Amino acid sequence: MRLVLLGAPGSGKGTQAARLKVALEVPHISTGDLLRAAVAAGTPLGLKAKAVMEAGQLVSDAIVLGMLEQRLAQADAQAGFILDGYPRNLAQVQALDDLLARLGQPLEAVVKLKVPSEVIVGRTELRFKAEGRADDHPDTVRKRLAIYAEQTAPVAEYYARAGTLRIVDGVGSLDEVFARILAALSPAVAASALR
Ligand code: B4P
Repeated sequence: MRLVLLGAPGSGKGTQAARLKVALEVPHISTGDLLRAAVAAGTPLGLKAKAVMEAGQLVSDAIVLGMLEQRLAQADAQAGFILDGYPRNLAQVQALDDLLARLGQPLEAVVKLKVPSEVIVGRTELRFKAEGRADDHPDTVRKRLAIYAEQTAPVAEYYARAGTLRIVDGVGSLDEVFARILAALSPAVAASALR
């Protein structure tokens, strides 16, 4: 299964992807996690990304695409993947289409988690208190939500027009949201199993 998970920052993409990777037996590839790992390792790329992420902005398309290409080339991604946090703007949609066409691995499903902004601000504030992630500060989350509305919402519209988008209510317990995603994916999972 080759799946893209869309949703605002804090909508629960990473949380649900951790469960989906077990159910679908494909790796969870989060561009946010790849960037945070580069920051933690202090690589030149991580040093560039750190300030951008802490300000709640998007890291440059070229940096994120380079990281993603490397990750998709790894052996475990040949059987499929759950892409979380990518694509985040229309340029990244085009880059992903081109990359997957080159790899002969077209997307099979796109799921968007729909969560109201006030719920997101509440969730990320809890994580800010628990983990101290700079981009979870409420002021920064509001900035990230504005960037999402401006740059990432058109990505969902693109996949809706292409007929691949499924929208799932992301408010509820982790089990409830997970069950909704599996239900939304069941036609795509069945089609993938036939291939
Ligand atoms: P991400 O890593 O994508 O952001 P996130 O806040 O972790 O979002 P996610 O939706 O995964 O939320 P989570 O499950 O953790 O991006 C971070 C930054 O990286 C971006 O701002 C950007 O700078 C950079 N970046 C990443 N990809 C990029 C790209 N493609 N291009 C450019 N820049 C890029 O859930 C959030 C919280 O809610 C957690 O505390 C969780 O426990 C809680 N939660 C989840 N589900 C819940 C539920 N059902 N009920 C209650 N709480 C829930």
